[in-house]
Amino acid sequence: MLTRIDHIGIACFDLDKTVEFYRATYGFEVFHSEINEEQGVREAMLRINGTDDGGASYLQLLEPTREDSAVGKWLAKNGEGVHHIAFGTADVDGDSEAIRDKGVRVLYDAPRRGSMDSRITFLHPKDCHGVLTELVTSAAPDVADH
Ligand code: MC0
Repeated sequence: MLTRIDHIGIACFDLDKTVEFYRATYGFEVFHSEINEEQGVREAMLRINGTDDGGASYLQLLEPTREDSAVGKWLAKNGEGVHHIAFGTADVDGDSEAIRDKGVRVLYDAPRRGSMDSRITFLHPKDCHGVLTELVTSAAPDVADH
């Protein structure tokens, strides 16, 4: 069951400048940052609020580490902006299989490693009314190894 908005992924050209915009404008601080080479991103997670399933909701700022990555290609075509939305679930395996059975393309055969050691998969945007959609199971709800 999908129980929260885990994060909204925002593609940007310059992660440090974008982090500074969110800090100076809204007061959001970086909760966690990392490079995910498999996904081709340098990212910062800004924690917005806790959620009643014991997790949290974040903004995820994403700078590509290479031009041929998903975010790199998307930025070249669209410029900066909202890249994807991610729903949190305690069971990414079960929920992604159930959604696949409904005819939606799930992009990975098995979930891969996401931010803060979460397990993630994606649904094809063309099957989701134009929205690249991610499903996330946190490593431990609301706990991160900074
Ligand atoms: C592409 N399209 C999108 C889109 N990306 N539509 C909405 N939102 C997006 N983000 C559309 C394109 O405009 C195009 O439509 C069609 O999908 C095919 O796109 P493409 O440019 O030819 O690119 P593909 O097909 O090579 O790849 C698209 C696909 C890819 C969604 C399969 O981006 C992918 O595998 N994404 C999942 C991984 C990902 O996004 N990783 C980065 C975040 P037209 O109409 O022009 O044909 S990593 C992350 O978020 C992790 C770290 C985490 O959360 O922990």
